[in-house]
Amino acid sequence: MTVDQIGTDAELEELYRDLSAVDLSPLWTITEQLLTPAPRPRAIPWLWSAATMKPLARRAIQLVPVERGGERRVLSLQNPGLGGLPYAVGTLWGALQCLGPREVAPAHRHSPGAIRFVLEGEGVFTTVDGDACDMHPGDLVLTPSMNWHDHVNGGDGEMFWFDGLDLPMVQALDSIFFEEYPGPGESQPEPAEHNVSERVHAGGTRYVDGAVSGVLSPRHSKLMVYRWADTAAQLDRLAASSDEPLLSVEYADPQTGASVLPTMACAAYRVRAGRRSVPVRRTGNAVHVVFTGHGSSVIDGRRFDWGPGDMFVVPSWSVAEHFTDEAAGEHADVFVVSDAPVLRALGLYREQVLAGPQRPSDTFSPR
Ligand code: GTQ
Ligand code: FE2
Repeated sequence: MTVDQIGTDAELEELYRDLSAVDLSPLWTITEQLLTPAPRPRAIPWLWSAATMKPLARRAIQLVPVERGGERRVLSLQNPGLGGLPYAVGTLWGALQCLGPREVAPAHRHSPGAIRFVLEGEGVFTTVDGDACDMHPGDLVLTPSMNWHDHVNGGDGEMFWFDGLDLPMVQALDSIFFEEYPGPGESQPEPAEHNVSERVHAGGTRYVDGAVSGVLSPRHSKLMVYRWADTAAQLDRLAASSDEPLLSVEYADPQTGASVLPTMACAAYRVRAGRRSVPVRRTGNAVHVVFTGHGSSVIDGRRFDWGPGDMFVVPSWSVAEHFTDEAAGEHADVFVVSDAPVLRALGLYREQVLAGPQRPSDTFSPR
């Protein structure tokens, strides 16, 4: 209670009981929880290590078949701040997906959009509305809202990739739709030619320089695959022309220059060897997936050490800076997916660069 009291305690309590009994809530008792001076995300900075996730994913490959109904063998990142919700951060789903040799994840479509960033293995293609997109480590594959998609492992090895979905956002907007592929068959027919979107739509600007800018377009990119060799070439080009500690490119729709999906922006970061980025905070949530190299991030005063295949989250308005070890002498490449286009479109995007490096009070120990 922050306002002056006029009646007796008993009268006031009676008023609150009567309000509650008819489904009304007095704002003056909850103002400070609702209108916080700055964002207070329930999700907390967190890291899931590849060393922990991969053996568990392998056990799931042994024990759990990929079938209609379950649809996917996916381990979702469950942020401990979210009270049991299977979300990496409040607005984004993040997960490790795996397919064993010759397995097929059946075709379906849904209103949440998805992106895949390939971590390890060969032999899988994802068919997106009839276009079979081959997946190799470091590639980004899009499966936009309501596009049919299935994953086919035609090879003899396991394959692992990261999934990012706008599922929590679409859920918050009460707009989830899901359909199984009507067939014939559980997956879409394999076309004679793969990677058609690349042949048709790879012309144009597929990358824009800078941190996740996330300019929104209500439609998605028609290019469904961005190859690691092209992403790495962009980072190499920036490294040759700039002295920044952190180099970044955003994957773009080659026709509009906008983010790859209306709801999600994807970026690749390169943290230079022995360098440290300035601490920054932004509105909006981001999931980071380490592709190559080792480094550390300080997020809200806590140090997170990471290496290939590790995944970590930077919730809205958390201060984050990234660095690599001087001694290691190698840079690190990190894939980032965020909800920045939504914040931009709604006029909610803010960014603040902080003065000095954070002095971490502790180091996170992964479970
Ligand atoms: O691969 O279609 O991580 O539908 C979550 C939901 C992956 C997929 C996820 C999905 C998929
Ligand atoms: Fe799906």
